[in-house]
Amino acid sequence: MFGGLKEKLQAARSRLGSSIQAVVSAPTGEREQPVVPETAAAEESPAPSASAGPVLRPTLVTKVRTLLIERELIIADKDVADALSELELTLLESDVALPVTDAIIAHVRKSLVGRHRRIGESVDSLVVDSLRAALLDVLGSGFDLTAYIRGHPRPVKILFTGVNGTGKTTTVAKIAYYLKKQGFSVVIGAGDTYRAGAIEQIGVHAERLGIRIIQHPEGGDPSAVLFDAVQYAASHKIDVVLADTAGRFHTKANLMSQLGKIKRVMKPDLVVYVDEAVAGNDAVTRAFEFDRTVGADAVVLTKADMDSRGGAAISIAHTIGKPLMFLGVGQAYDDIMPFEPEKVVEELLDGGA
Ligand SMILES: Nc1nc2c(ncn2[C@@H]2O[C@H](COP(=O)(O)OP(=O)(O)O)[C@@H](O)[C@H]2O)c(=O)[nH]1
Ligand SMILES: [Mg+2]
Repeated sequence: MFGGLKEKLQAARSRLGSSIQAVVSAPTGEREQPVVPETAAAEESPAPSASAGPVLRPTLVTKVRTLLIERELIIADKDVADALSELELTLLESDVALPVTDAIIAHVRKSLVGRHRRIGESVDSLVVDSLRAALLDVLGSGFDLTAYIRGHPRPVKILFTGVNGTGKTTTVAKIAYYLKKQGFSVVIGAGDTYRAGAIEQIGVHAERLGIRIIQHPEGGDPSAVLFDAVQYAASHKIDVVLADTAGRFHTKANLMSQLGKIKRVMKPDLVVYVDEAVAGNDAVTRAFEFDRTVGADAVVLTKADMDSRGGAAISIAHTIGKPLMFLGVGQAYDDIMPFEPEKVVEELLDGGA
């Protein structure tokens, strides 16, 4: 997952590191500014007696000496400009959206440039901390679905939407399985009444997983099926309704108005936009358009296992302002991971400089 991005980030990390190292190793002069603590003067003319002023205890004297031999460094924009341009290119090549790339670069620049940096043992940790903070900033907080369900009146109604073939039906099955393992009762609504074989496909998943499914014959009104699924859940005290729907593009007005009707009838608590990570920038643009036209509360990106570039996963939450909830990472039922930004960033930045 995101192997290409990880590799490129490692390269950008060592490039930034060596740019800063070059500043650290520059000959003494204009750049390095010795730190002269105010208390240092006291060391040069120690107070002769207790009555004339504070007597420096040995530990404090040692501390002052330590400070004197440490140096501060100011990183200038030009010191890291080339390395930041390379990082920018790296992110764009990895399909990170332009505004997100800009935000990451601005964050890294701000955290490195113009500040007094006391150079301790590791330039690399300075760089890694800066990259980590920048990535976490754009990734947002994720979305803890189980916490949401626990804190919400039942049944919690979740509607899945997005374009064809991205993995909506598979995601419904995976999330049903995930929630069942967490101890929640689940019913699936077979809301794709449009595509031939779709009802059977979700039916097979539900049967394998031992999950109740509500379905109508092919060609029926999806709103009616999903309304029935909600009624069933309410009368059987089921915790969660997962509503599958037919794939649609936001440009197809009739299908979007059908989605509008589904929303009015089933009144979902969460609308989840599903797209595939491998679609890169297309997934981000589509998510933006879906959110604009019908609204989305959270996003699932599937096929992250097949995605080396990682751009969609990095960009989507920041671009549409809605959290990434899960990553699909394969075709099996348990190939789904709650999206935890810290873990993803640790994984991306894991490894030597
Ligand atoms: N590798 C991989 N394949 C996936 C993932 N999620 C779904 N798929 C595959 O994508 C194809 C389309 O999935 P489907 O759920 O039918 O998409 P839908 O048209 O959006 O309902 C199927 O072959 C799935 O097995 C995933 O996370 N990783
Ligand atoms: Mg489907």
